[in-house]
Amino acid sequence: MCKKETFYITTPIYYPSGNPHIGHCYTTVACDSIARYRRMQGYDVMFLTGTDEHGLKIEQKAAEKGVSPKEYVDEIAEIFKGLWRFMNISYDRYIRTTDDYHIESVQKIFKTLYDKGYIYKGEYSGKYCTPCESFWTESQLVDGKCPECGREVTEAKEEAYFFKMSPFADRIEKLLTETDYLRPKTRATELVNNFIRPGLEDLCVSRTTFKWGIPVTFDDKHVVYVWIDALSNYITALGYLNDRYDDYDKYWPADTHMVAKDIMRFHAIIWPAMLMALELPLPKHLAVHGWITFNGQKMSKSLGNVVDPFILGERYGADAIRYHIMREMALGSDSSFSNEIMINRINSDLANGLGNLVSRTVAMVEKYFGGTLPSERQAGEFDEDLINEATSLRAKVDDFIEKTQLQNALAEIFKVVSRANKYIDETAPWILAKDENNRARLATVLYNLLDTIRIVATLLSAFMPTTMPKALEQIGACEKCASYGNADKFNVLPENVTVKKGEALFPRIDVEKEIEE
Ligand code: ME8
Repeated sequence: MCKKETFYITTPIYYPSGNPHIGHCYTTVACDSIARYRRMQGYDVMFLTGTDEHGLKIEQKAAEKGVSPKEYVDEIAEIFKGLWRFMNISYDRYIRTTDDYHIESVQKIFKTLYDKGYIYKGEYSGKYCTPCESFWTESQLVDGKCPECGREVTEAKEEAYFFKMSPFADRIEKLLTETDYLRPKTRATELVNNFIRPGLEDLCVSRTTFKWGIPVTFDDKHVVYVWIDALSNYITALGYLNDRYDDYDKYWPADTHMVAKDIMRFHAIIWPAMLMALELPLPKHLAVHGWITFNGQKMSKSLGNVVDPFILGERYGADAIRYHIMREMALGSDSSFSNEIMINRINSDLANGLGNLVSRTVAMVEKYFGGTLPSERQAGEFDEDLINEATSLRAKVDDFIEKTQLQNALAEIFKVVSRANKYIDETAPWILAKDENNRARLATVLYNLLDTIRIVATLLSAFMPTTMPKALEQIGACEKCASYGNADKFNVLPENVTVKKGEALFPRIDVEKEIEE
C-alpha cells in the first residue's frame, strides 16, 4: 500500500487570558474546514491547536482572580476545549504550553540556540506591552503607545538574553518576497519596510521580572520569552526534542500555519529566524487573515467587545455560525461582525438556498413517487448545464482550498445551489407531475437534483460537518456515494434512490424579532 501524503495545519495557540470569542472561532473553524477537506481528499492530516499559557498577562490575570496561574489556565483551557467540541472542531492534537514535554523541548531549543551562539546575554532597556507580550523600542512606538494595539507600554530594564536576528535578514526577506510562504503576499511589503529594511534588531528572549514561564536551564533567574515558548509549539507538539510524540519526521514542515494579522510579524520573521538558526526546514505557508471587527474595532478580550460563540451557536446552530464567519471573511481583509448581516445570510444562503433545495426536492420525490424514484429516464433541456456546473465544482473548490481562500470556495458551492434552485423553476416539476406521460422526465429532473445535492453536501461537509451528513441522509446517499472521489461524477446515487424526509436543516430566522430582542 502506498503511503498517504501528509498535511499539517495549525491554528495559533490562544492565550487563556479570557474566554474564547468569535475571532478565535474564525481561525479554528477555517483550519478545521481545511483539515476536514484534506482528510476527505485522502491526506494523512495532523491538525494542531492549543493554548499559550505562560507570560506576565496570565500571571496578572490569575492574581486578579486570587488563584495560581496553573489553576487559572486549567480552567480556561477547558473552556476552549469545550468550545471546540461545541463547534465540532476535529483537531488531532491539543497542546498546552504548560505540558511537561513542551517545557522540556523549549528548554532544549533555548540551550541549542545558546550553544550555537545565536543567543547571548545582555541588558534590555526599552518598552514592553504586556497585553501583546511585545518589546518595543522608543522609535517603534506610535504616540508613545504600543504600535500594535495602541495601549500604554511600560518601562522595562533588565538583564536579558537576546536572539541574534540579523544573520537571517536576507533569507527572511527572500522568503517573504520571492516565495509563496506568505498569503496574501501583499503583506510582505509592510513587513519588509517596517522590520527588515531598517535592520532586524536582536530580540529580547528572556525575562527576569516575573516567574510564570519556562525557566532557562542554565540561568534560572530567567524565564523564556513567551513568544519563543509559544512558536516552538508547532514542532514540540510533533515530538521535536521530546519523547512524548514521534511525529516530527512525518509531519514537519507544516503545510499551513494560519494566524490573524496581529501576530503575522512573529510568524513571518521571528519563527523563520528560529527555524533557520536551528537548521530546520521552514513551513510551507503562512496564511494571514484579517480581524473580525465590531463597531470598527478589533474584537478582543481586552477591549471587552467580544461576541460569545456559545450564545450564537446555541441560538442559530454551530454550522450556521461556521458558515457565516467563513463566508464573510476574505483572506487578508477585515470583516465587520453584525447580527443583522449574519441572520440575513443564514436565511438567504442556508434556509432559503440550500435548506429549501433539499427539503423541496425530498418532498417532491415523496409526493410524486412515494419516496423512491423509478428507473425510467428522459433527458431534457437544462440538464446538461446543471450537470456540468455540479461536476466541475470539485476542481474549483480544490483550487480555493489549495490557496486557503475559503470564502471563494463557499461562494462557488453556493453558485451550484442557486443553479439547482433555478433548475427547479426551469423544469417546473409540479407541471410535469400533472401528465402521466411525463413520469420519466419528472424522475430525471428529481434525480438530477438529488445527485447535485449529493455533490454539494459532500463538499460542504468539510465546512458544516453537523448538518451535511443529515442532508446526505435525507437524499438517500450512502457513505460511499458521498465520498470526495465521487464528487466530480454524476449518476452516482442509485437509480432507484429512496429519500428520507427529515427536519429542516436550517430553520428560517425572523430578522425583525431577533433584532428587537
Ligand atoms: O496571539 N478576528 O493569542 P491570542 C480574527 N498566544 N481573529 C482573531 C480575532 C479577531 N478579532 N481575535 C483573535 C496569541 N483572533 C498568541 C499566539 S501562536 C504561536 C501564539 C485569532 O489569544 C487570530 O487567529 O491573542 C489571532 O491571530 C489569534 O486569535 C490571537 O490569539
